[in-house]
Amino acid sequence: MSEQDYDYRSMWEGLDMDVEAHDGLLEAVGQMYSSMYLTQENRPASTAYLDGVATNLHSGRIRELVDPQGDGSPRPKKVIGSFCLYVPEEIITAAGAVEVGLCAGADWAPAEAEKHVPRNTCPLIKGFMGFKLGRVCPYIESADLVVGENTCDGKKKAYEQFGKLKNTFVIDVPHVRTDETRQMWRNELRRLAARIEQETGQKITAESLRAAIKLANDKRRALQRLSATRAADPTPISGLDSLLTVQAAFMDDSARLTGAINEMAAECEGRVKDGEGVAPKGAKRILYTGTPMAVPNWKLFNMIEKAGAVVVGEEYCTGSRYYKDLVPETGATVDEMLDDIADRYLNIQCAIFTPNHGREEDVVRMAKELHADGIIDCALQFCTIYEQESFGMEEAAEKAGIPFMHITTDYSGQDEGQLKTRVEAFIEML
Ligand code: BJ8
Repeated sequence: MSEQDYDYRSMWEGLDMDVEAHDGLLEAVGQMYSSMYLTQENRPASTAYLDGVATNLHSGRIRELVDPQGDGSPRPKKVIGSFCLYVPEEIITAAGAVEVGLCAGADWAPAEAEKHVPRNTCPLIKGFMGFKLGRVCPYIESADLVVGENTCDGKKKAYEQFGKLKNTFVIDVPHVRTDETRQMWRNELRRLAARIEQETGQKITAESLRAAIKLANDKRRALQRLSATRAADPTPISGLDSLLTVQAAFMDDSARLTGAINEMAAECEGRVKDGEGVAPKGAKRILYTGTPMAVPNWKLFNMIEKAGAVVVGEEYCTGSRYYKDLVPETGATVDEMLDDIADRYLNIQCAIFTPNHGREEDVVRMAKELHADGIIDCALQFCTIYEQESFGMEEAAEKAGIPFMHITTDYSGQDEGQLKTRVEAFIEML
């Protein structure tokens, strides 16, 4: 059935979504996208792919997952949802399922959410509770299973409530790195693998796991290639487009997206050679670090770039933490490869770990490599662990002689005026 003839409203109804409320959400996000993304000047032509991703996020992409033939026949693969970088896509792909990142980047049904989580919970957690309770996220509704993780206290406890609303399996993530916790984490990922195999009825084999590792590595290599072009001045691609590229990595088809990112990287390499940029040469360059930005949380990058600066790199889960490390492709057996995956994921520098100095080192290294003029560190409101790490981060930036600003924000527009003034003053001072 052609794209035009397909009845998306019936698809959403079939997923038991609140279609009218969802119309309102799509309209609001569409307006936001137009005013933030489509007003950018000098974008690389290949970023048109991202416009397609944004347009199809709740329609065409969901159809690919749940009804690719367009005739209501059973979905070809199980859909596994997650909210965190510690859930390895390699394991899920190898068992014949598809992993998708779930909606958590906007306020939705906050009053409903507050019946299940405390009012002073971070917006990301309140967001996913609200999206589920309001039935407006087709990724949550189409997921056969959600994999939660014991990371921060807020998420850990929220999954107890979320699990009453949705089929949920929670993995335990260590908070310190020792030989013992490494072993515990390796075991935990075996428990996850067994659960996903049970869900799909498909055994993970050495061949399927090797192919899944290569698929994810190819995507990460493409993102590394694109990111390297941003060291140039003028930088060829905006922070906003780079952010959406990584956000898409949690939702889009992996092989197709990898091809599109490589095309963007090739175009950006050409732009660097030609001295063509998305912002003028000499525009102030910002390195972002902090809490992740789930779709459609684009507000801070939009603010920074509309103020005339450009975001040249991001140390966070919707940035370098997603793509900087690969899983070795040399493992011979399923066991060896699972250990390699566990080791790679244990190295993610999330603030749930203590100590977590690797994050400070990464931020300073990236700021130097990407020639950043300043660092903006941002925590979502009520996120104690990232708020806490901001002190060490400031000290590390100061020691390296890099101007630093810390921000606390949420998903509302209420602090927009004040935030804008602070961001503009920081950029001016650089
Ligand atoms: S690996 S950063 S995705 S846990 S903002 S919910 S930490 S209170 S999102 Fe995260 Fe995984 Fe870590 Fe990344 Fe809690 Fe903080 Fe909210 Fe957060």
